[in-house]
Amino acid sequence: MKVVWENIKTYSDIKFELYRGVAKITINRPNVYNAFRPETNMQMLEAIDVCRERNDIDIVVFTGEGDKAFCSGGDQNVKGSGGYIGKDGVPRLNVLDLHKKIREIPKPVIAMVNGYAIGGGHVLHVVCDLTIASDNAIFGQTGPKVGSFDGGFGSSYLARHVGQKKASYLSRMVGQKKAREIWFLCEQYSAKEALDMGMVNKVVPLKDLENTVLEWCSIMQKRSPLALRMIKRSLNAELDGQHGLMQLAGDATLLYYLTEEAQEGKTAFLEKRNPDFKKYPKFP
Ligand code: 1HA
Repeated sequence: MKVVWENIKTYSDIKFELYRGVAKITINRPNVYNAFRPETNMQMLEAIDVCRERNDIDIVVFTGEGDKAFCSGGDQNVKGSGGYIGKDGVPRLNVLDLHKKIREIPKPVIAMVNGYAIGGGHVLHVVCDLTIASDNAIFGQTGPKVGSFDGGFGSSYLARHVGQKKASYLSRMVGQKKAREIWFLCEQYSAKEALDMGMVNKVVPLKDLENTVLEWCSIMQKRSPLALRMIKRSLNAELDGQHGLMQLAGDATLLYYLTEEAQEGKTAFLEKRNPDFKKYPKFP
């Protein structure tokens, strides 16, 4: 089934489109295998903010234009000292801001990997909630080969992915070992190997990739958005320390505000009386 995506906003470096509650952000720089420059990241940051705010967007999908690459990381043509240099002349590492937003948006984010996911492009898929890849996809880090490294989600969160399929206490150790191999050797891994390592949720032929992603989206769209939100926050909280707890606690406050008990506190204040919290049940 060929889907007709509706344009949300036109940008120079990305496509930002919508189909039945699914927003698709496509890095549109195929000449450099969808490498990102600071402007690309600024545009993705703006788009993901829109995805967070809009009630008619349930799920976000990241992908790359064409059939060669999902994303090849930072654009080496604009790498200066201090970061990647945009038209304003300022060196930036602003893809890290995108990682934070992907973790924080209270909606599922899927990496639709349609080719190379390399370097910062590999980290981009790592940080997404789910990864569905085409069978021609190739995964790998290049940092130590090209003079870079990502010690944030790109390594520590990666170590939590790989080896998880073994589902034992030792799996974390295997994750650490494999993550070190991926970063130290800078080798490339097939979609099948990535699947076996637990980095990828599903591998399908390239021609079926978008439809498979949309199928997974339509299943998640039948699920309770609030439940998905709380699950994402809880899984993040285990890894994100105080910041993760803050996000989870923020959602607990949101749920509390939805109760009559919380409303009674505010109403009593405005009516200049003592609140009567006794009437609300205390669950065992
Ligand atoms: O590490 C970080 C960060 C860490 C902390 C905080 C922020 C970070 C932000 C970013 C990054 C990084 O991303 S570092 C890693 C940067 N990326 C790379 O090292 C990948 C470089 N590319 C490759 O290794 C290969 O191109 C490839 C494995 C993806 C594909 O190889 P292949 O099939 O042999 O194609 P190739 O001919 O190399 O590439 C096709 C075209 O795309 C080439 O252009 P052309 O000669 O046709 O004009 C190539 O130059 C271009 N291209 C590919 N990747 C990049 C790129 N141009 C600029 N930047 C790229 N990343």
